[in-house]
Amino acid sequence: MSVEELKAKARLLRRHIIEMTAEAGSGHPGGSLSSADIVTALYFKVLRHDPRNPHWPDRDRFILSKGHAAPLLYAALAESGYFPVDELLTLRKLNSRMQGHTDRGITPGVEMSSGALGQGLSFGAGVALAARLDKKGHRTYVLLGDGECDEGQVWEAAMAAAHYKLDSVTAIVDRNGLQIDGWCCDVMNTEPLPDKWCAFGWHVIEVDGHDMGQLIDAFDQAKKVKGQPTVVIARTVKGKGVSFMENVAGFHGKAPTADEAKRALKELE
Ligand SMILES: Cc1ncc(C[n+]2csc(CCOP(=O)(O)OP(=O)(O)O)c2C)c(N)n1
Ligand SMILES: [Mg+2]
Repeated sequence: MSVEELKAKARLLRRHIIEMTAEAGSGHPGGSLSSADIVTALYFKVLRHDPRNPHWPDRDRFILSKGHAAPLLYAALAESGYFPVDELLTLRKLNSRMQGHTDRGITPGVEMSSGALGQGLSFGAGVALAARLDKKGHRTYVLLGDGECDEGQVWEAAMAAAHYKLDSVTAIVDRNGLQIDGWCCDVMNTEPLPDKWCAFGWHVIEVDGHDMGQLIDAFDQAKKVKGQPTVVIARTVKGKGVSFMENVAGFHGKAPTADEAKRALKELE
């Protein structure tokens, strides 16, 4: 897929996020929209995967540690062909496979049940250690939020991944500056984030998280790094793509109303 095609795909995923959360009347649009370009680059360019065979042992693993961005993951999985796109509109309905936070047991393509923040990097490090034992070449990608990096477990996992030289692991931090109810720097200042990852033994790449070319280059570079894991710190805007949602903490966990959804979809045409 060309960069232009990827950009169009990201816009489509953003439209799904708006439609799904509006239909459900709940959910997390802000952090889904901020990660949309990252997840598009991964699913439609970088990952080796086979939607017809979600359990293919050699697939690259994508682990959504910031599990509240489930609408984004479901949109990417549906557009990849893991399940019908129509199913997206069952988000958060009883008995739906599209639960509010991801459930590995019920949704094809979902690698980890997440939603309790802080756990995905530990899970990813375990997956990478297992791959090493099995002499498999697949790679593991873990998407974290910047607020999520307040969790101590993230840093235990960061230490372990560096200690075990897990160069098949790429973490991505969606550094949108906001968490559930305010700016990260006010709630718990984790800056300077790149220096911290570096001190924990990681190869650090900083990118504009809405620049498809930069994202793809970063993932290419990460594949060449030997003896240490890589973190891509992606500068993003929470709510990206919808003017009245951008940088608004209130849209972290609030769905657009029918009227807001209409306006949002107009902007995403
Ligand atoms: C262990 C845990 N504590 C608290 C929460 C509630 N919570 C859900 S999302 C969120 C904020 C996360 O912020 P960030 O990681 O920056 O996500 P993003 O901005 O990408 O949406 C919080 C505190 C949770 N899901 N899990
Ligand atoms: Mg954030």
